[in-house]
Amino acid sequence: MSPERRTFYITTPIYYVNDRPHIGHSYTTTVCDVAARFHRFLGLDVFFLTGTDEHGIKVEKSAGERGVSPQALADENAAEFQRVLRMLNFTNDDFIRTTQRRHTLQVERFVQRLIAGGDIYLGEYEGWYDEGQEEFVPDTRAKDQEYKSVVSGKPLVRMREENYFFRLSAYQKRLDLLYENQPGFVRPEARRNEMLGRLRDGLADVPVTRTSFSWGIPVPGRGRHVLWVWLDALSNYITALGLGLESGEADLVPRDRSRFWPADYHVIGKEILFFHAIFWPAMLMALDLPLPRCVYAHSFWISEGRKMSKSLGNFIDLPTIQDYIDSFSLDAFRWFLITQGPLGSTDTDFARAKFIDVYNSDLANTLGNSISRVVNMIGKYFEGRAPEPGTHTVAGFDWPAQTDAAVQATIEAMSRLELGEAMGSALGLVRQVDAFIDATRPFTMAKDEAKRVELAAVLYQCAETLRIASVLLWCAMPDKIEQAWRMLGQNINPASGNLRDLCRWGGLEPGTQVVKGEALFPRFVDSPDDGRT
Ligand code: ME8
Repeated sequence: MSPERRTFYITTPIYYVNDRPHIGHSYTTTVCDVAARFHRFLGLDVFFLTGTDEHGIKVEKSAGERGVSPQALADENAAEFQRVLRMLNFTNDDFIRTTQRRHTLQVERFVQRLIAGGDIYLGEYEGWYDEGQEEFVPDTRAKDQEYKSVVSGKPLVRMREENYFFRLSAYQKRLDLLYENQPGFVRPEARRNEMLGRLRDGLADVPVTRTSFSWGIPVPGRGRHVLWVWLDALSNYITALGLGLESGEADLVPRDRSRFWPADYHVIGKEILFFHAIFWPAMLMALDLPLPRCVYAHSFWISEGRKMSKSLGNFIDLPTIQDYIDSFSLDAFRWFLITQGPLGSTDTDFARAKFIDVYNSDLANTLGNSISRVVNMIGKYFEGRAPEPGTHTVAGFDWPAQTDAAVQATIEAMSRLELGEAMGSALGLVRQVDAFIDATRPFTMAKDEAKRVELAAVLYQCAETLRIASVLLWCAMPDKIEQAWRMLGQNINPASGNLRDLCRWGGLEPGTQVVKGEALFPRFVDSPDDGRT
């Protein structure tokens, strides 16, 4: 592998271990997994990171309620998160836990550097605190929120502490400039505007240590002070790459990982944007490190039209996810998440009826049906061997140009992380194949021996277009597409990073044996009496 391959570093938030994995975590991780798979297939040098956020008052409290130590709770739930990653077939390159020595050691160093540089200083704070968010809330905002958390609805608590502060105010100008010069730093646009609003309000220094609880990284040499969980957690993006290690510590993190910094994408939910889009870049500036290229803050899944909450009992939790996977397949679940999910600026409803619609229309009636139709016709008319392309073309269908345009559009949308758009271009090719079959009627042509060469050309064009579409779709539905490749007689290895070559028109060898297989996506008919509609 050549050292100059372009790197692509994508991260999920690290998830709190006081919660069980649910649709939200699965969603963000799926987005990152699809992007990581696609860019590896494209030949980029990819690093995809996820993990767990294990310190802080929330974890300490949950552990207390359960009568276990915070570390025991963290161990148990980190293991659960890792089990779910395997269940969902994610290809993360590492899993970082903030209680790991490799992480805490580097965070201590970063803090020492920040103290030495005057970016962290001792002061006193009194104000409103959102415990669920681990965030101090300025008085004016606390009042607007009626002294309740905007996220959990729970009352804010009054806190008075001697704290170390991060000198965020000192970075106001540089942050203003960052937003001006790098308009894509925060996406989508609506979220960027929110952050511009926060910048216009003016930035106050942020307390970054606590003395009211002990489950955190101790501030080196500063008594009872433990680090505020956000400073600790955000650092995961660079500790996993070993950016705070010194020579001789290479056993903690493989040395050559530093090449991945800066990150291409921090993918997060919109509720944690301020930390990523204002606090984190300021902290990196203070550490003299390059800034991530984009913080992408997606919106939220809601459930059957209502906000998900434990009290409503409408959480799309693991058993519910497992149900969908059992009924529709994991790849159908991934497809629904990435093509229908809230990557944009509005929340999206996770509704069973919509899931079934998308499944039937995109997967059963389009992708699955098109592949089996074409494979069946080649089976019937050409003894299962891909026919000769010949030179025959059909007016209105310029396949080399159409496929090329879809390939470019997919690559381009993927680079912007617009997954729905990217997959739309790829699936669009399959829809064009259906239109082509309707226009040319190969089953009628087959009755006329004089049209044999024409029929061969038409079916070649169908199979070749489906082959190219399948290469583009693999990142979203790896298992199903590998099944499709077996049907189309393709022996493709995405790890070889040759997506562009594979997408060149004419790659399908005439004579390739195609094989009928089981339906990729059997049509789903909801039974009215299963009580779930
Ligand atoms: O905030 N829809 O962790 P967390 C979509 N540890 N995505 C959702 C969602 C929903 N309804 N609910 C949650 C934390 N998410 C911190 C992060 S990062 C340095 C520290 C996803 O366990 C979304 O990505 O509360 C959100 O940002 C994340 O889960 C929050 O996970």
